Amino acid sequence: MPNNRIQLVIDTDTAQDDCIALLVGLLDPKADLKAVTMVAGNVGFERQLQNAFMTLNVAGRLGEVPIHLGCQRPLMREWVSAENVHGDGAGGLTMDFSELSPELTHGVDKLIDLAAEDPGTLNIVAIGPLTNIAMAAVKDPDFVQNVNNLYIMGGSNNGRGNITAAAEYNFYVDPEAARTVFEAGFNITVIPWDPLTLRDAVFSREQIAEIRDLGSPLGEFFSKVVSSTLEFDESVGIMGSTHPDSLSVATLLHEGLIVGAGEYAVDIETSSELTRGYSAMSWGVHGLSSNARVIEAIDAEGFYEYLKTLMATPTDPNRPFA
Ligand SMILES: [Ca+2]
Repeated sequence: MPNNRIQLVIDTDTAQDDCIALLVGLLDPKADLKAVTMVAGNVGFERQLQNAFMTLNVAGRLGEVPIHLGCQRPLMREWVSAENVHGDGAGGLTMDFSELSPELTHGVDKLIDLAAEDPGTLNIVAIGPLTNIAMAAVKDPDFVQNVNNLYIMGGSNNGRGNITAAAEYNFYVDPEAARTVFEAGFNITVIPWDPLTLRDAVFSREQIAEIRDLGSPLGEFFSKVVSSTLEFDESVGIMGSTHPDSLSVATLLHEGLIVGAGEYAVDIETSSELTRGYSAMSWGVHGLSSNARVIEAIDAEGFYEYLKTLMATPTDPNRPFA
């Protein structure tokens, strides 16, 4: 079927900004969100599923976008949660989840099938550990070529980690998966934690209040979901909520938000304990071939205004939430 919108799947460990990323995929008129696939990450799997349902609900899209469960642990490691940071991942919000269930097809198979349906048109935005993407690439030799663009939130571009000094959480949790994905030959764009997110995608308490005061169900949902990590963020010197996941979907849909990017050779540390999950991003002077475009700067004000405008969209939540 002809379709001028950007077809995408969001692969997520749904907590906090993952929810906002789903909202971008659900609300932006340029986006055709085909499915949500879930991967082991931030909070318990059942909780992540509930957070995804609550997000579809506030957009009034419950039952319209399928949710597929994917890999429930990393390839080779024990699962490491980020519950100390995220709590339940939804700021204490809840709703009636009765009669809601995920699709029967496994997330990895759904990714493979959607990419094969119309080769070269499906975009994937991966905002959790890369387990599902690695599994799909291993399972189906055509998967890499069938995917148009793979946007990855993860790593730091010669900057600080967040779960350790060296590593950002998504790559730390499943470093073997991350390494597999960067070696596979995808057309990759990376949205790193530091310096990009920490400089260009942090919303202050005042900005969050502005979105809350829009008075829309989305504004209320947004402010509750992102506010719950503020105290943790401030305790580690980050003065606001961080939005790398929603930025990843936003930059796929709006290339104009990107004001700086470079070609890099990206590889992930898998053998060291000290630097497990570290992303070595080589900027072109070490004789290595580029395997990814890394975003270096965005229009920070434009990104905030974009999300604020989206959160003002009138929606009709399918079920009450509080
Ligand atoms: Ca995430």
